[in-house]
Amino acid sequence: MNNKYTKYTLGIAGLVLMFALVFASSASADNGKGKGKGQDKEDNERSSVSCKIPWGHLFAPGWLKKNNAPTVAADCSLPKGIARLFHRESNGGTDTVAPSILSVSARDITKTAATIRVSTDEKAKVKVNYGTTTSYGSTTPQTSSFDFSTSVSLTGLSADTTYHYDVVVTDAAGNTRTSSDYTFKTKAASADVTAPDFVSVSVRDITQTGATVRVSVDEKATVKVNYGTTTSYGSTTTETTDFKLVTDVPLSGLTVGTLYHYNVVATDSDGNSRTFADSTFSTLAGPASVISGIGFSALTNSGVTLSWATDVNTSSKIYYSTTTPVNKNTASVSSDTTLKTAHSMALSGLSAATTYHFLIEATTNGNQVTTAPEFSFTTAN
Ligand SMILES: [Ca+2]
Ligand SMILES: [Ca+2]
Repeated sequence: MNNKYTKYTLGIAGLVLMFALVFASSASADNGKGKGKGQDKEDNERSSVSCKIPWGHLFAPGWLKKNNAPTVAADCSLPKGIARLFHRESNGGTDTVAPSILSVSARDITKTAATIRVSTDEKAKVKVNYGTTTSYGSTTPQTSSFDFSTSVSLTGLSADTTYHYDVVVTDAAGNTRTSSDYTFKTKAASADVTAPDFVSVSVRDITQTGATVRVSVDEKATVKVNYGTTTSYGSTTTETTDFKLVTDVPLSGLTVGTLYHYNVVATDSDGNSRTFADSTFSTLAGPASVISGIGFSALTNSGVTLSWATDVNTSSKIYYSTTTPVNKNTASVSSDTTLKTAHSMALSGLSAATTYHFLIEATTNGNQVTTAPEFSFTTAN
C-alpha cells in the first residue's frame, strides 16, 4: 500500500475518533451533576483557552457547559451559531463577551449620504461615530433592534469629502465594543447642471373624477404635477421616487365636467428641475338632465312664479327678456344654485301687460347643461 495513502487514512480515522470523544464527553457532562477534583483542574486549564482550541470542541454545546467559563480572545472571530452558544452558555449564563465585529463597510455612497453596514458575531445594536477627522463629532442614534447585520444611514454629508468613522456595537447584556477607524469619500459634486427636457406631456384615461398625466423626458427624472381649476393650481401630487424616462402620474378626486389647469415639474438625480408650461384638460361630464313640467303660477302685473322638474339634481337659471329668441348674453337672469329636482323660482319687477320669453337652464353637478325650449307668458294689466 502507498505510504502517503496510509497516513491519510490514519488521519481521517484520528479525526473521527476525536469527534467521538468530544461528543461522548459532552454527553457525560450533560448527565452528570457532580464534579471531581480532577475536573476542577481541567476547568482552570480550559478557562484560559483561546479561539485556537481544537475547532471540534466548539461544535459541542455540552463541552461549553461542562467547561463553565472558557474565555475567548476578544478579537476572536467565530461562526455566528457557535458564537451564540458560546456567549450564552459560558460564564454560568451571564454574557460578559462583547460582540466581535466581523465586517464594516461603507456602501451606497452619494454626494451627501452613505450607509454603514456592520456585521457582528452575535446580535447587536449599532451606532456610528463620524466626522471629517478621527475626532468624529457626529454620532448616529443607536439602532433600535439587535441584529447580526445592521445598516446605518449617514446623511447631510458634504460632497467630495473624506469621512472618518467607527462603529460601536452593543449586545443585549450591554457589552460594548468599538471598531477601529475607517474612512470613505463622498462623491464629487456633479457636473450635470442641465435640467431634464420634456419630450411629451399628455393626459389620458380621463374619467369624471380622475386623469393620468404621462410625462416623457430626455433624461431619467422624478415628476410631480401641479393642478387645479385655475393657473394658481392649489394641488400638487407627491413627487415620484423613481427616476424614469416616462412617468405616469394619476390624478384623482377631481370634479366632474371641470376644466383643469396643470403643469409638470421634472427633476433629475442631480436636482436640476424644469417646469412644463401650463396645460389644460377637462374631466368627463356626467349625464345631462331632462327638464319637464314647466308651468307658471301667481301671475300678476309685475311678477310670476315658474316651476318645473328635472330628472336628476341640478342648479338652475332662468333667462328672460321681452324679445325673442332669448339671448342668454343679454337677457335678465335669475339663478338658484341649490341642487334639486323640484324647482320653483319667482320673477319680480316685471312690466304690466307685457309678454316675456324665457329659457330654463339646468346644470348637473357634473357640469352638464340642459336648456329647455323657449316659452312665454304675459303679465296682467
Ligand atoms: Ca455577548
Ligand atoms: Ca441633467
